[in-house]
Amino acid sequence: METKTKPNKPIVEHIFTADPSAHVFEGKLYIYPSHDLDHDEPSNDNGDQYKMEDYHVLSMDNFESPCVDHGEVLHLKDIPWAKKQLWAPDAAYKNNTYYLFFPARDHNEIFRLGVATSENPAGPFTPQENYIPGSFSIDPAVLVDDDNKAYVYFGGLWGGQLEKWKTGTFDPNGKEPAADEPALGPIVAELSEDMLSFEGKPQEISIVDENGDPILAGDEDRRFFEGAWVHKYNGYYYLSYSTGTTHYIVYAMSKNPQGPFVYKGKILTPVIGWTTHHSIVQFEDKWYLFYHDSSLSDGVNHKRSVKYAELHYNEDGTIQTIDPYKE
Ligand code: FUB
Repeated sequence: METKTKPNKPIVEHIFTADPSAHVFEGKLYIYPSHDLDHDEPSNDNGDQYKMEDYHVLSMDNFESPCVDHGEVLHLKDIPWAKKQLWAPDAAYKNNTYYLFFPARDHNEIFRLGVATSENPAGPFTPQENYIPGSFSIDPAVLVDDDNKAYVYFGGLWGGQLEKWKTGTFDPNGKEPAADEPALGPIVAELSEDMLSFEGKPQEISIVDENGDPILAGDEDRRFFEGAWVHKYNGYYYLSYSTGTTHYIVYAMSKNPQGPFVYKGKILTPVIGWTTHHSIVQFEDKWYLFYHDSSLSDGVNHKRSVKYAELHYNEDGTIQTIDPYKE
């Protein structure tokens, strides 16, 4: 029997899901997650345990409904340029088309970003032959702004290889900046009108503190690690992301979609499991945080489940911190 979803509980339990990108399309909530494989191989800092091979799309009519799994909508074997590891995806709608953006390692084991298209938000999605020229690293998140310009935000450290692109080309020995140097920011690129390529060169986003000073690489409670997401509320752009090693979802605000962004605070306290990854969406008159944890697998980092919680703003536009395990 189908049962409705509940806040802070897995929205599906028949498969492991992670990295949820939630959107309202055609009046319903669609969730584009990673599909974690149920295997028991060892983990490492390169993220080899995250060996996902396909994507499923999930949807809910509303928060009173069960969550529907629309099945496999794209498989690695159908993406000519990709070798392995279909990590955190996102979806966008423009030009009467649904676009699925996703990272994967190419045949040289370098992470790139790909696009696949569909007429239906639930897929199936048809991939482009090649990755987006000039793309690199992981975790694409797309904002289609009110003026119809579209931006893709991306990047992630360690397994996500962002530090290997510091010089502008891939350096397999590239390292994170020293603790007292500015941290690496996420990357933003404006998308072409057809959403299939970058308009101009991708730019690093600057994240600064209240004094305008850059957040430093050693400031692991606040520096960018992976999983960027950008949403708009009351005329501000909110850039939220995972701090990786300290396991927070935090956010920064700007009047400009390309920054600089001013760090503001924490959105989500650490969850069960190493990774934390989220999206923020308005549905009807409320706002929601979609996130994942590893509670369903008793803490196995690569067997995660998507959950959601209601998100609240303060009057000044700041966001209240969510502790998902607090009753
Ligand atoms: O799911 C694989 C990777 O783990 C994602 O791309 C990261 O954001 C982290 O959640």
